[in-house]
Amino acid sequence: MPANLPPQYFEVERQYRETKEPREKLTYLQQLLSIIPKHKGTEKLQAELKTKISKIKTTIEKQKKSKGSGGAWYQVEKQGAGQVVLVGLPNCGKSSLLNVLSNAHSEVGLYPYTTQLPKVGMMEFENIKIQMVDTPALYEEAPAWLYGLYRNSDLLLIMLDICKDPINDFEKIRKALNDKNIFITRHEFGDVKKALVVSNKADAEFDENARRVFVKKYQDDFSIMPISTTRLQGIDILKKWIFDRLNIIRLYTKKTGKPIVKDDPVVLLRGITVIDAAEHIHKDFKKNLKYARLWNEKGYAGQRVEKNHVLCDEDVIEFHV
Ligand SMILES: Nc1nc2c(ncn2[C@@H]2O[C@H](COP(=O)(O)OP(=O)(O)OP(=O)(O)O)[C@@H](O)[C@H]2O)c(=O)[nH]1
Ligand SMILES: [Mg+2]
Repeated sequence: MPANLPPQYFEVERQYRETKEPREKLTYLQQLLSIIPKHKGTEKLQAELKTKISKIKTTIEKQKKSKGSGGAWYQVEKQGAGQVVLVGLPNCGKSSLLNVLSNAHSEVGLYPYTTQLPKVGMMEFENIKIQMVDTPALYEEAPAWLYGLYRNSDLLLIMLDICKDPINDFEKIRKALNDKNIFITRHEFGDVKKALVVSNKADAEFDENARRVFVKKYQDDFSIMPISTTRLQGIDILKKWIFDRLNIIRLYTKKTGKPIVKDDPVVLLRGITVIDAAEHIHKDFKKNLKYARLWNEKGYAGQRVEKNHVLCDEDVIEFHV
């Protein structure tokens, strides 16, 4: 029986292969196990993953014994519709941004290196919640777990202080990431991490010419958004950008004969087809799906759609099994 693994599986598998750090490997293996559809065709693969997980746990235990504590390791379990991790040099405003985007209270300081551990907040975007992760500043000897957080994210938010030297700071961040095999662009292809760039402190005094040169240099490869966390400039647009860049859609399921209710969407990856969405929602749906009807703002008002029809954000679907 074919395994029919979702594209996300191969992405995580690639990350698993790329890292040498056992604790990161463990995170990826656990993710792989949660991603694979649970059916007969994947039983062998599930067993292999479980064996690998137990081996890597033994390795970690051995490391701990030989190195004392083995060094602290921090990871953030994913929650909500996607995980966005903030990346930036000291004092650029990461914690301030987390606080304005979410319900979190991360310490903000006048001095660099205020944040020492990851801090999580949930950002509301319309009717879904997106997980935002504030991180310690990136510096030359940053711990491996910080890169682990970056790698594991669904989207990186690269944050710059526009009052400083944005080109120099951006290149510093990019080099640190590249040195750890994390490559960023706005484009979707290849082995890249999705990233948005925000230039913070737009309210303060900065060199307008330097800003212009910076934007011109990077605008083809990155979406760059000026913001101010203190004046709340650009924050609502940023939320929309984050949602768009996560590449997710919200799908509402409707019961036959019942009205459309758009309050509790299922969040799926963009590009998903009717049949794959059916499987995601209920294993048996895939096997038994006869047809589906669709409603949306683009002109569908209950028409039947093919199983390979690609779904869009805010579609309403009625599965007939
Ligand atoms: N003018 C201005 N100052 C800001 C803005 N956002 C943050 N700051 C200030 O910048 C300083 C650093 O802010 P933090 O949010 O602690 O920065 P951080 O990136 O979390 O810093 P570390 O945790 O040390 O890496 C504080 O004094 C903030 O008040 C902004 O939009 N405009
Ligand atoms: Mg901070």
